[in-house]
Parts: sequence; C-alpha cells; structure tokens
Amino acid sequence: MVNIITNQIGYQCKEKKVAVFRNVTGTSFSVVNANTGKEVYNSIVSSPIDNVASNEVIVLGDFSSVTTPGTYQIKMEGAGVSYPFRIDVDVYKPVLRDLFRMYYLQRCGCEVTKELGGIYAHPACHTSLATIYGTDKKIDVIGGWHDAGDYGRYIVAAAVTIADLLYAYEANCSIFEKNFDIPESNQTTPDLLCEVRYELEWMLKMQDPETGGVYHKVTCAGFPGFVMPEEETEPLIVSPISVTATASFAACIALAIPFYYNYDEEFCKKCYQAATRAWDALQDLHMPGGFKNPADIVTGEYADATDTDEIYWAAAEMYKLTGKQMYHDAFKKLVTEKVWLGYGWEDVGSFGNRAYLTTSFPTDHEVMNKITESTKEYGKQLFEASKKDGYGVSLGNSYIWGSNMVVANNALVLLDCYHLTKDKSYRFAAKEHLDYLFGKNPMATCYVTGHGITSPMHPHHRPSVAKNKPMPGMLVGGPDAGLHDPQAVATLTGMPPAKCYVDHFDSYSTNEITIYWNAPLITLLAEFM
Ligand code: G3I
Ligand code: 9MR
Ligand code: ZN
Repeated sequence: MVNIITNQIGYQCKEKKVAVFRNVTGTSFSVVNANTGKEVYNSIVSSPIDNVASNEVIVLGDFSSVTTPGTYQIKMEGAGVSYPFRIDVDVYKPVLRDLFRMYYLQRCGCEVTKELGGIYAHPACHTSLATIYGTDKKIDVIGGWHDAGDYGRYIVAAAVTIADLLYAYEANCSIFEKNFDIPESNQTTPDLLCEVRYELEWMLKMQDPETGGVYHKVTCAGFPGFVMPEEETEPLIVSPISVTATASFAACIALAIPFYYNYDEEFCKKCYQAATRAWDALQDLHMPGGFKNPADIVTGEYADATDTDEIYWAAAEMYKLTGKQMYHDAFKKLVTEKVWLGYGWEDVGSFGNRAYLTTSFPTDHEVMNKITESTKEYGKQLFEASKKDGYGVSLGNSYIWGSNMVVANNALVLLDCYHLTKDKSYRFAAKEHLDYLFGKNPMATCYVTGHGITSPMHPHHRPSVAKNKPMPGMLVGGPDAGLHDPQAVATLTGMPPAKCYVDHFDSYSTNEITIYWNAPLITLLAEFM
C-alpha cells in the first residue's frame, strides 16, 4: 500500500501542489527527479490531521515551489516513495482527450468504427423502433449516448451532461475545437459542438409532438448481461413523460441554442420550437412524488421527487434565451420562495442561477443579490468542509452513490464562488477536488480509467467487460458508503466511508461510469488548462 499520495496524472507548473502522507512518523520529505533520483526540493510536513472519512491520521507536504517541468516522486525516510507524476504545462491534455472521446464511444444507433473506436467498435445498435409504454405506438428514438455501464438513454442524465459540456466549451473553447478524432472532426463546427449535437438530435426525438411533453427514458424492460450494445436486442420501451424530463429538456435545449447560431440556423429554429413547446407542456403537467418506474420496467429510475428546481432551471434558461417577461416572472416567483442550489442529475438549481447571473436581458436587482449571496454562502460551506478534510474535498462523511460526481460538482460550485469573489482560495480548493479524482484520495487511485498509475481495471461498463479491457477516459462513481450492491456488501462492510470503493465489475454502486460523471470533470478540467 502506497503511503505517500499525490495527483497521479500531475500538476501544472504554477499550480499549488500538496502530497498526503499516511502511516508515517517522519517530519520531513523530499521531491526527487524520478529518472535521476536527484533531490530537487525538501521541506517539512504539517501537523497531524485526524481524517475521519478515511479513518486515518495524515500529514501534508506542500511542494508548490517545484515548478520545473519533469517527472518526480515524493520521498520520506522510512515511508517509501509516491508513484511518479509529472509537472508540466500540458499534463491534462491526454486525459481530457479520452474523457471527451468517451462520448463518441458511448454513441448509440450508429456504427462506432474500428478506425475511431478500436476494440470498442460496434455496428449500429438499438436501431429498432421503440414502443411507447402502455400503447401499441412505435416511434423512432434512435441515437444519443448510452447512459452508463448500461445501454439505457435517459433525458435528465442527458440534459445535465450537455449543460456541463457546453459550460466547459464556454470556459475554454479553444481546447475543444478539433483533433478529437470523432467522425465529424476538424470541420467548421467545433468537435465539442458536433458531439453534443449527436445527443441533442436524440433528445428532440424524445419529445411527444402532440403535447410537447418529453418521455423520461428509452430502455429495455431490464438490464442485459455483459454484452456489446448490438447484442441487447430485447424490445425497446419508451417510459412515460415526466416533469423532470420535460423541464430539464427545455432548459438544456434553450441553453444549447446560442452555441449553434453561427453554424446552423435551421437547427436553432427547430430547437427553439422544441424548448418553447416543452415549457408550455409543463404548465399542465404535474407529478406529485416524481417519476416512478412502471411496474414491469426495472432500468434506471432517476427518481427525483423534487421537480421545482428543474422548472426553475428551465425558466431561467428560457428567459436568458428570449428575454420574455413570462419566463422572468416565472423565475422570479420561484426564487422568491427559495434559491435552489446544486449541480447534478437530481439538483439543477445552480444551472438556473448561472443562467440568470449571465443573462444579457434586464435582471431584478433583489433577485440577483439573493442568488449571488446564496451561491457565495454555499461555496463557503463547501470550502470550510474541504479545509477540514485531509484530502481537501468537501464531502465530509457523506460518500454516496456517484460520490466522485459530487466531488466534481462541488468543485464547480467552488469555482462559481471564485468567479463571484475573485478569492483565489476557492480556486485552489476546487483544484484539490481535481487532485482527489486524479489520485490524491484514500484509495490512492486515479478514478479515471486508463490514466495515472493505478486506475480502475474492472469498471461496471458492459463494453469493457465484454472486451475484457477497461475503455479509457471514464470517471467511475467512487466510494459509496451505502453499500448498494452485493459485491460492495461482501467486500466493503465495515470500511470507512471514503474507502467504500471496490474495483470489481459487479460493483455497480462504486465502479460504474456515466455520461454525467465525466461531464463535470471535463468542465473542471477546462478551468485548469
Ligand atoms: O439523496 C440521498 C441523500 O439525501 C442521502 O443522504 C444519501 C444516503 O445514502 O442517499 C442519497 O440518495 C442516493 C441518490 O442516489 C443520490 O443521488 C441514493 O441512496 C442512491 O441509491 C442513488 O443512486 C442512484 C442510482 O442510480 C440508483 O438509483 C445514483 O445517484 C444514480 O447515478 C444511478 O444512476 C444509474 C442509472 O439508474 C442507470 N444507469 C447507470 C447509472 C449509474 O449507476
Ligand atoms: O447494470 C446496471 C447498472 O447500470 C445500474 O446502475 C444498476 C442499478 O440500477 O443495476 C445494474 O444492473 C444490475 C441489476 O440492478 C441487478 N442485477 C445485476 C445487474 C448488473 O449486471
Ligand atoms: Zn445502443
């Protein structure tokens, strides 16, 4: 077991750099060149920290003053060395490339070519028509990305993924323009916008043309075995329309439209109509308790009892897009009751806030203040939690299913706070969340497949299991103290929360992957490249 822990992928030259030491007695450490063994820096460690989430006593060593590009290791007498890691300007380029290419590899309804997909190539999958639940009606909902380790396609998951990817693009568009080797690469439209459009086109098909409502998901009745996607041939079923799907659809499409103004006017018009119709449909759509799986469908539920935040997000995006009073009124009414906060498939309030804070249409001074203050307060809470944690993350003891997503999303809140306050300590706290995902965590694992020194080899991801090789560029869910699958119960019972992770293909609650876990990590990376 390694006892000196760093971000395994590396650090950019001028960023702050901190290593974690556990089970050690030494008080000083050194940084050595991994190739020559020559010491380039030495210093002393912090006083001990009792880290409850991992049940460890740890000390920290700051080596930010090492800025010369190279490959290094951290050394402490009697405690061994860390894994080698790089310091350089471009350390995150390869991981960004794979994190983004994952979306191409998750494409449904088209061939993934040998040339671009390697061993994960497959013929067009899920190409049959899908039956609308409870009817004989069949519709074409071919396309989009497979959600996760399963082959379902779910609207709420899609909406937040697209929002994150577009925000990543907005934050740093030049890194997303070309050379990602997707079929549309290097044309006039930037690669990121092409890939996102693949999903948007599918989302448009999920809208009921009659009512404007949006179907919650399309899946088979159950999950298949560990097969490639074209081998899942059970009938496809479109689950009923839901409020969360309809509202997050409206929000996401409204957010996306301006990105395509310069590339495809017709597409923008079509999207505008779709978003407007979804919003209108919401006025007659009520679902107390939220979407629930029909009795005979057991695929992902994305059950979210609270749909007000999705409506809040939709109102804000529709206002930002159109400047129309009715959307403004709807948003103001909701903010008056409560400022919704949070990023993720379940909590989308912060997306709404972001839209309102950046609209070019007139805003209400009081509403603006309320949102700003609440966002700062939320960021401050997360900041304080991360200060108390030895590994620098804001989860406290709460490691839930998809905790790595929470780490990434909390980092986005910290960045929002940094942008509002210009206080750099928020930015550094966000960066520590990135370091955590890339290896500076109690599992000493880089949670992105194919990157770092130790990374998941057995993700709960059907193509990876079918091909017996982990597809690169996927962020796994990470520790889940709830032990939500039999494998987790068998291997993790009694472990401290931050160590409830097992690299086993049966552990879907700790070792699955999803499109909406990669996405906030990409947004976070975009800020640090
Ligand atoms: O929100 C509560 C929180 O209040 C509570 O303190 C905490 C304690 O356990 O639990 C939280 O709820 C958890 C919820 O996720 C939070 O997002 C539930 O326990 C947990 O069971 C639930 O897990 C979700 C899981 O589906 C099961 O429904 C994951 O978030 C969600 O990412 C996952 O999504 C699946 C799809 O259904 C199917 N495709 C794969 C995908 C990833 O595993
Ligand atoms: O593969 C499924 C995964 O995508 C889901 O997140 C998870 C929870 O809904 O369920 C997985 O499927 C398992 C099912 O729930 C129980 N039988 C074993 C399946 C894994 O192969
Ligand atoms: Zn498919």
